[in-house]
Amino acid sequence: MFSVTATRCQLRLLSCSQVWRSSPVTAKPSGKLSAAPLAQVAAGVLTWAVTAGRVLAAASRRPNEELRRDQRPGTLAAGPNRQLERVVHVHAQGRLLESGAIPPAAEDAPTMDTRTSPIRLRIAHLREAMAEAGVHAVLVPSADPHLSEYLPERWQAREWLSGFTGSMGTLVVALDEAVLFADSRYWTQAEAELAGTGIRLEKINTGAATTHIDWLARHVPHGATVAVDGQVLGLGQHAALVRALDAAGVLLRTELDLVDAIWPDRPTLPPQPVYEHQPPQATQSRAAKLAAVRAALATHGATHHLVSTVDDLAWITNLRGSDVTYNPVFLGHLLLDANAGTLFVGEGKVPAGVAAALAADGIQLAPYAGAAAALGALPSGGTLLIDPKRVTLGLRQAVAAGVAVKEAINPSTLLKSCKSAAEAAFVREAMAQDGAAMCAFYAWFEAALARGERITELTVDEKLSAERAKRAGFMGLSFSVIAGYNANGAMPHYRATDEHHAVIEAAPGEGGLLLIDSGGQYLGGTTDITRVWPIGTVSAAMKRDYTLVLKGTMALSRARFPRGTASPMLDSLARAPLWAEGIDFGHGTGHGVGYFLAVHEGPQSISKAVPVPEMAMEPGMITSIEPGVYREGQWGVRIENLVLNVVAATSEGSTFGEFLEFETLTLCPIDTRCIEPSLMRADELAWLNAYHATVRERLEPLLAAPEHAAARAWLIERTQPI
Ligand SMILES: [Mn+2]
Repeated sequence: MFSVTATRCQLRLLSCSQVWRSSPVTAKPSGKLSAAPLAQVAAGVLTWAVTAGRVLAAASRRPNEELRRDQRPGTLAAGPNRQLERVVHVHAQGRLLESGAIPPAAEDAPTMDTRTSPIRLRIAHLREAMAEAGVHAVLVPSADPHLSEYLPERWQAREWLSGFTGSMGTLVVALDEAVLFADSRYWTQAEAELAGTGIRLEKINTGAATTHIDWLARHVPHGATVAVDGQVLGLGQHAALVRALDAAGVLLRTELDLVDAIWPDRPTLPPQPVYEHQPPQATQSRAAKLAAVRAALATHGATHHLVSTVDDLAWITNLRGSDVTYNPVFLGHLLLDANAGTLFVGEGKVPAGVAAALAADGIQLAPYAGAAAALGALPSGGTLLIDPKRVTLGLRQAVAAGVAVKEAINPSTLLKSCKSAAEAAFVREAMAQDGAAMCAFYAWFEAALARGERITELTVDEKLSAERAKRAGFMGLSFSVIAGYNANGAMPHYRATDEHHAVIEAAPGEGGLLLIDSGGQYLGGTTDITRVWPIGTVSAAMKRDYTLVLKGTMALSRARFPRGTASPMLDSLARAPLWAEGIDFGHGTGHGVGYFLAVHEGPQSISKAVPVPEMAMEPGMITSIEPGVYREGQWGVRIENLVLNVVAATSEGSTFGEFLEFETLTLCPIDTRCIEPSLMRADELAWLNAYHATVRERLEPLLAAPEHAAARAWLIERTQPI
């Protein structure tokens, strides 16, 4: 019998991953709570931990009361998010904010009870605050003061207010209507999670769409006010809002954070300590990086520079942290001048030794919240360099009046995109470790399938991640594993959940494709790889799609182009084999990848983006190549490698300037059983065979130990020439 002892209550309405990182709840990623103390209940506190609509644990108002899992059966929203999904209604400071009346029984009720929905209550509270402030609508973006891809809990206001747990989405709460704007990857999830909340889902085409701005301009009455927190609003977003709302005669207020006012148990800043990225993997000293950034400042004629982006900050300082999921970064701002700098970071996060090392490089520490005041105190006559895409309106507005502002891409974004030869050498090592983990996983996977074991998409995640964790230098995953079988593989950002996932199985004579997109963080690099594997009998149509995608991956992998080519121009090379057959895919072909940093970084982008000069291809850049084909409801194919820009030696020498080509970094077999040989040219077969020879040569030494015998045999089998 599952039981918990209620000990202390500091639970919030959060997704499981957050709960298990931030509170005393002991919950495994599988969503099972351990028998360890769940929470301490202060007087007047009521708590439920709910997953899949079932109450997992309940903590009552009586301290230290022993409660059993089945004590409070009931349902809440049966959203598709995995793991411990809702810790419902807890109250700090002895005040019960929201009644935790979970309706009894009805175990499988699909929707939230509309009378007791915590989301409805929150929206109602927000509307009260709006009415008081004379605001007609509030815009709640998925954003934080660092404009990061993954948000720390403190800035997951959109999720807290709407119950929608997807990683992207914009919420607008008007006095009369509430709308969540989300793109196609989230439609199913959003519909389930928003059920009963009174929030309407507005389906948009891409995450970059500005439909919510148009909606505000149309919906909000002339002369009325829209509020958005300027502390989390990018300058570009702000400009677009001002344009649209001005035209509609609608006012915009950016100094109001109305959500904060109604969020009493809002998470604090993450407390995890910052650590140094040490040599040998940190190949360039902090002093050298600071000097390079300062040289760029001089070129721009700038006296000061503010860095707010967490990956730029980590790169410049050679520091890493654990404040953001999947990214080894920490929250902070860095203000530099020609000689010194100030790092604005949470108190107690920087150990004394690290602080001393920073001081030796001229970097002083200051409280996290102090950045705005420091910008306000900049000396008159100075010039501040900021990246308009990487700084929020709140900080921009804090800059002292007498300071000129120069807008340009962060110099560190350009500098860190070009990996040094020493870094590239460590990345090759990390790729071999990652490839060895893949071999160990697939050897187990194929053998387990053959034995008739029940394997689901979740098992894939668990086993593959466990294999990565065994490899040297492993520090964590670089994003959540995407394992999609057949129709699920047709959703590029699919993620299996406890409630919605496929069993990987095939009836006799039938079968399908299993797409696995995954990656790791290593001290010496960041990986990102997608492979597709046949399960049972693969149809001719599946083989055709697979082969066309492979041809796209190979075509771009083999490309040569002048140094400085705008990266979006390369996009069509990967699409050409698909376009020839009237097929296309809806995501970019490739993104930049960090060095033990974010798996998505710029400035280069192999996509349909409108090219800008910063997107030029330069030696040392690491980029993904990942074309795909997605057949809704049927299957998906994507084949992804990471590649390094290297100088190409052509027979023309330097007559036409310097040329670049790609070195394929990713080391893992590409399945040959899914290939339709008649669609492959001889030169394509030769490329694939040469790639497999390299993969075998590089991975075999890492699989030499007896315990890797099965993985080694699998590697040999899957790298046979065809
Ligand atoms: Mn990728």
